[in-house]
Amino acid sequence: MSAFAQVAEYSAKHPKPSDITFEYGTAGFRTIGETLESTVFRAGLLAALRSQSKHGQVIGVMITASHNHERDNGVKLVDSMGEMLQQSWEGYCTDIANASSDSQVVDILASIAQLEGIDMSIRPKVAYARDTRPSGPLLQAALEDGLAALDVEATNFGIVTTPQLHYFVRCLNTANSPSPYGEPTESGYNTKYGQAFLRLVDGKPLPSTLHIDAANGVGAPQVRKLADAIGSPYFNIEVNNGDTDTLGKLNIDCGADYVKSNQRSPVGTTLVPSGRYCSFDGDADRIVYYYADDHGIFHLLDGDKISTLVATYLRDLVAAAGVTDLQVGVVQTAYANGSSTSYIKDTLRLPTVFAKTGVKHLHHEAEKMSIGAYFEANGHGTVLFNPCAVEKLQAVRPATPAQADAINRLWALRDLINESVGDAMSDMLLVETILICKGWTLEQWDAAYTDLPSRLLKVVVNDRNIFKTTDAEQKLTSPLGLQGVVDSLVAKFPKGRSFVRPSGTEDAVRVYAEAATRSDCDQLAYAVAGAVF
Ligand code: NG1
Ligand code: ZN
Repeated sequence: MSAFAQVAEYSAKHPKPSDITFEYGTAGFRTIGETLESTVFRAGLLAALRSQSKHGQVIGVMITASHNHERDNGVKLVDSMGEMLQQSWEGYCTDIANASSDSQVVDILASIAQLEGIDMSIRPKVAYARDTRPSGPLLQAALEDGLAALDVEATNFGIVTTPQLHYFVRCLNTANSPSPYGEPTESGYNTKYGQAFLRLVDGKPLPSTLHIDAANGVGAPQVRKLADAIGSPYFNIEVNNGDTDTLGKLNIDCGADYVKSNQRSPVGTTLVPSGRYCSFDGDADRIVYYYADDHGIFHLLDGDKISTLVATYLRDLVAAAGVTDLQVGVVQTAYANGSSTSYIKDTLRLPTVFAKTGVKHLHHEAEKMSIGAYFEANGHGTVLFNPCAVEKLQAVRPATPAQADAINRLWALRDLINESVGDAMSDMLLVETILICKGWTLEQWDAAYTDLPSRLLKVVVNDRNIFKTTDAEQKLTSPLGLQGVVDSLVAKFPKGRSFVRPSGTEDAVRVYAEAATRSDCDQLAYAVAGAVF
């Protein structure tokens, strides 16, 4: 009997809407939740094949639309080390999502199996989870049909954050290796990160309550469990916007994307000077911090501020550990504030590179560094320790207690960081650790450099596909002549910088601008947007 014998019958239960073309974009498929049934069913089929192509390793499937509207949903595959799906498979995902009939679904599966030389006798393994969206149960049922159609050994992790699923996948696939990543359960996650935090802060509690805006998403119940695992009095938090039961609240006027885009505090949160605040996004893979100064002015500590804080701390620890040939580097995107890039290069004197938008691109660049910190300005990122860096650290024989302490701290930091993907909860523990160790307030952290005024605009155009870019998306190659117009506008403003790129997650074009003053920045942004429209 063919391995695909049952696929057509199951597929018939989840017909593709004929009027929609799906695309596996920056973060998988994303659109109105109810329209994604066929896509999620088919993503399950592909996850099975991907698992077989990886000799039966576990592949993850996450159902979420992150910071997007509650009516939206999405699905993405997680590769065997917990990283984003290998790029060469994204095309397969798009192909199968757009197959117009059940028999075509089967044909595409057969052709992928042949192209990839897949041994269909291997039993596939898939781990899956979803966020709190109302369309989640419907899409989960479609996924389960896809997994059943290929007799997958499936594990349902329930309602967890996106980074938790990435963590589980990595744990499952390293369980029998010399360096298992951790226990693939919620409590294993909380224990691993919680214990590493306690080791690093050496018994010191948070300086004051951390107010967490959880975007009314899955981060709310999960961060409460993490805080319980760490225990009182070490981790005193208050969760705001933690209502996952009331329809219509997810990501509305709250969450990391809202706070970053609007440069203001979320609904229901009145900032008190000296108060400490952070926001997660809807699936808790992004985090930004913020505070009000003594005059009540809002200040944002975004992904750039997090990466500079983390890179400084790691650089100093590596120096204290006496490892001379170990370089800490930083990966940013074009959205990084120009002040942060100058600060990394000129003050920290660390190498920095630009990658295309989307964490998978940053992740690949960070893998090339000894210790690579990567963050998108929107607060999505993490730190990677290259295996060569790990070997170098293992080889050090500390000559002084200070050196031994620095090495121990680097190991503990590695345990604190979710290396599989950017993770709001793990990043929050990392930031808190560094602030406690330095004895810093948010204001002191913020003092490193001052952001240039910036503006991000979304322009809805007839066809975003005509916009093509190069140089880590900083220059347009199409439509012809438009980059010249952007350049001439930029030249008019001191410290001006602007770029145009098509969004990978929305049907729109994004315009970014920064300049020396708020008024120049806004003039530049709207002038460029006018040229695009
Ligand atoms: P697009 O829609 O391609 O700009 C957005 C974010 C990315 C990334 C993805 C995935 C901005 C400007 N863009 O991508 O950084 O996080 O979503 O969620 O924030
Ligand atoms: Zn997210």
